[in-house]
Amino acid sequence: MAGNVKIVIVGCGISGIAAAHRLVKHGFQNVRILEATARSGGRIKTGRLGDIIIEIGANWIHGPCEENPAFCLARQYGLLDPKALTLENQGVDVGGHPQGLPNFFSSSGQKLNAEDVFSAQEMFAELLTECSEFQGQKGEPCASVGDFIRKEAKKRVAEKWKDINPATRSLLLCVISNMLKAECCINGAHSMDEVGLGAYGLYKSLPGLDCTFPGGYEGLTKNLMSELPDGLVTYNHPVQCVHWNDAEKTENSVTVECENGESVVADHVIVTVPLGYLKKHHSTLFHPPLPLHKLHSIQRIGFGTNNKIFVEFDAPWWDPDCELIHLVWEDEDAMVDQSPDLRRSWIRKLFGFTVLKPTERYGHVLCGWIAGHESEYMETLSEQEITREITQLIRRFTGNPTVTPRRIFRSQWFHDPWTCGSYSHLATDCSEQDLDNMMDPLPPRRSNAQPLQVLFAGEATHPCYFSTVHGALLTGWREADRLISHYSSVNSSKLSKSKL
Ligand code: 6YU
Repeated sequence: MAGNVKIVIVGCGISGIAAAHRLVKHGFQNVRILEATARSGGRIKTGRLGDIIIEIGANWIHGPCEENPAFCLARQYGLLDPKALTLENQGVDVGGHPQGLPNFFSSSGQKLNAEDVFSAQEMFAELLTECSEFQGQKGEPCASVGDFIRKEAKKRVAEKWKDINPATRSLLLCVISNMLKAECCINGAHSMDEVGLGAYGLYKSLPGLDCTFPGGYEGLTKNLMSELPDGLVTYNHPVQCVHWNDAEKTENSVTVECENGESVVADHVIVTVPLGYLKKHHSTLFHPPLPLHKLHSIQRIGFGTNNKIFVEFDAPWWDPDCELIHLVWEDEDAMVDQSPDLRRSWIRKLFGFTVLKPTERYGHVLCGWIAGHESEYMETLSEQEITREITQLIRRFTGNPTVTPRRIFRSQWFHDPWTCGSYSHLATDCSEQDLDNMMDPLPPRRSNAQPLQVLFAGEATHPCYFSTVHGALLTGWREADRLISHYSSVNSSKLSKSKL
């Protein structure tokens, strides 16, 4: 029976690939992926800066351990460094945050003593842990994660650091401001004021020290793709509208209308387009329109921008063992994580850089991180303008007027028409129910229409690993399994009827 069932998957990111992979393995022979762009991988995108491999999209396997399917596949395909495979590495729990030896530079060109800023880092980590504890409790004390951190930090600083001199106290608050900007990158949010306090704890991190792919993240999608039949993906084939619930049709109840005018009929369609794309195009992408509960969840769940700016230097200006560089503005003790004037001060949102390691592989390359509307504005600037701003920034923070980048490359996820941002976060009005609504198939249960016409996968549909590659992968498998178990129950009921 599986051989006759027609399944169309919209989007060839990791979730679409994972769904196709599992369906094909279970004997479904009529599976087709329609992809808008000329490539597979979606937000897994490996590029080059000269000879150096860089990740334009996903960077790390977050929590590489046995429960992480992205890690298990990468290990199976031989894509990881030996260190990432050690049990020791898998056992470390970093709570989903970038680790590594930091260097802190201040806007007056001073390199700060790491021990001096440690207490601010510690307080910030403590506050984040407390934020996750509001999940499932009735009533939240503050409007958002940002609001909670700001209020609590002010209070605790006044109590705990009352005896230190005001300048040092102010600097510690500026460090917290820097951490808030880093948190915007991690969450894919414009400001932590947009991230919900009650829902913050819904995200689950896995143990394991985050690792990268020496040959590029795309090794993962390419290996999976190599196990799919040739011709399963049609590239440069944007889907314009999914017509579902067509009362006149008894078979192949869904029609997928493509931008080039082609219509593809199917029994089931798995939609894996990013939430950013859904927010913008839901009204034209579905006919009839989505039910209100689903639409409201699409609108409520946040989808923000996090971009990277890779910068190459002839020589390092950071310590040899440094893995993470923080840029602390000394006039930000109000802990504001958004710029009032994008044109003049967008660069302030760049919280710092990760150092690409090992040096023998990458040379002296840094990856700058910038989230939010400032990041979206950055996308509109020319590379020369960005290079000029980055050069000024680094000269100011190092106090060295001669530091000069050799070349740069920046990502532009907001202006990517098929993504419209970077990844999802749970915004202030969100609850667990929104994530459930995201993954709910159409037509809704209780309807008499043919079931499972449209299914939904993609990172923003995972209940606790949203915003990650492993989350996206699991949602592809989840929707494939939904169809596999649907047909195994149809088969067994046919079998038992024939026995009667
Ligand atoms: C991770 C990481 N990482 C950095 C940056 C980005 C992301 N992520 P896809 O978009 O891949 O596929 C959809 C396809 O659909 C696509 O090919 C489209 O072209 C196509 N399409 C669209 N419209 C269409 C149409 N009409 N017709 C046909 N086709 C259409 N994840 O694990 N590690 O280091 C990062 C990072 C800059 C942009 C990331 C990371 C997110 C992943 O990349 C992403 O989730 C998956 O690739 C999505 O796959 P997909 O299949 O769903 O969609 C406490 C707490 C806080 C909570 N957050 C903590 C986690 C932090 C998240 N990680 C972030 C960090 C980085 C750095």
